[in-house]
Amino acid sequence: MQDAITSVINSADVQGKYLDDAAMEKLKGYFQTGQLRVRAANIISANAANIVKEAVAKSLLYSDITRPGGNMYTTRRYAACIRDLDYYLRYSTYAMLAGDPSILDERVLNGLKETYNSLGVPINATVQAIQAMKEVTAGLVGQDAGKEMGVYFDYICSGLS
Ligand SMILES: CCC1=C(C)/C(=C/C2=NC(=C\c3[nH]c(/C=C4\NC(=O)[C@H](C)[C@H]4CC)c(C)c3CCC(=O)O)/C(CCC(=O)O)=C2C)NC1=O
Repeated sequence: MQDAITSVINSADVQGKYLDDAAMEKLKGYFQTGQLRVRAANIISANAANIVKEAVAKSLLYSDITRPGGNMYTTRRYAACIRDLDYYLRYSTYAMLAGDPSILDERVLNGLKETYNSLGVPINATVQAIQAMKEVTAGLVGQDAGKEMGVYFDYICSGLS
């Protein structure tokens, strides 16, 4: 896993140089948004179950997916879907704190699309649910932090697509 600091330092180290202006700017931006990130992570962790619940209500509930024949039908599959959304929320929060998406590649997206395809988990509906979490989260943490979180929700969606 990388974060905004290690990624800037690693690329300077590869060239055997001190940080250049662009690297300094990147770090400055990261440090300036530090409080915003920590505050957002606090709000999200205190409201995680509700964020998932609201996102499901907005995107999946009462659709064909929750009826017989749908991939969320049966309690077991419904619970698996909720659990997956909770993973996406928690790992997006980690990535937002780190200011870097590498944790998503390593722990979430690796092999996920293949797993979903082999189990018949619908990717479109999953992307819709993640987009709904993005909206609900932004409503709670505010526009600036919501935009930061949005980067990582979108990263998961494009990794699935
Ligand atoms: C931390 C990283 C991590 C991720 C991301 C993860 C995902 C993940 N989701 C799975 C299943 C599943 N995922 C879903 C999800 C959904 N079905 C829908 O219709 C909805 C659109 C959607 C929810 C948004 C469902 C229903 C299953 C069970 C499918 C089945 O067994 O038939 C499985 C197969 C094994 C299992 O059932 O537990 C994995 C590995 N596991 C992990 O360890």
